[in-house]
Amino acid sequence: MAVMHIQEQRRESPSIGWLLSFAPHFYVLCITCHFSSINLAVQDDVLYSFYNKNITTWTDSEKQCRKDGGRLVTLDTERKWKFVKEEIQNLSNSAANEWFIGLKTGYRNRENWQWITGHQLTNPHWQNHQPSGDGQCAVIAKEYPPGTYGKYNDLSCLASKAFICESEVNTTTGKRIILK
Ligand SMILES: [Ca+2]
Repeated sequence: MAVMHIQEQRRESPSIGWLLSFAPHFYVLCITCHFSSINLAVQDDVLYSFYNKNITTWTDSEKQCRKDGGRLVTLDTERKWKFVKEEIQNLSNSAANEWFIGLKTGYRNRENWQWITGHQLTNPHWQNHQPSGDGQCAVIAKEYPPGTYGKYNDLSCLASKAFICESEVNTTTGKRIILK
């Protein structure tokens, strides 16, 4: 019943006020429908949407995030990185348990890794021997290498992966803030 209620809410209105009323500062819920499974989590007025079953390219991931009024997730603080790293320990996907994030490098300067907000990567949680130069987009891995959690790997932007979006919410009003 609760799951159906969430689906109706997403179709009819971007407001998630009633969801936030369960717990003003933190909640995790799972939305399951015919084609996708999305887990939601909130921390510090940021709503994280974990698309676990939409396995697609980096560009299409970003398109979906924009459609939702957000963008691919930017883990530009240790607090955000730790939160997402811990959240994905409870999730899984069929694409090697990796999710695209909003981290990309320039075509000409492959050393220049930036968040899609334009901010430089200052907390580089790369896996050992990464970035290896085999792509311009980055994923966060649930656990790779074994015993290592939430580390990044560079790979082709045309790879097929799950992805994580972020958008802003006002936890007082419950309104989603559309990002520019
Ligand atoms: Ca790589």
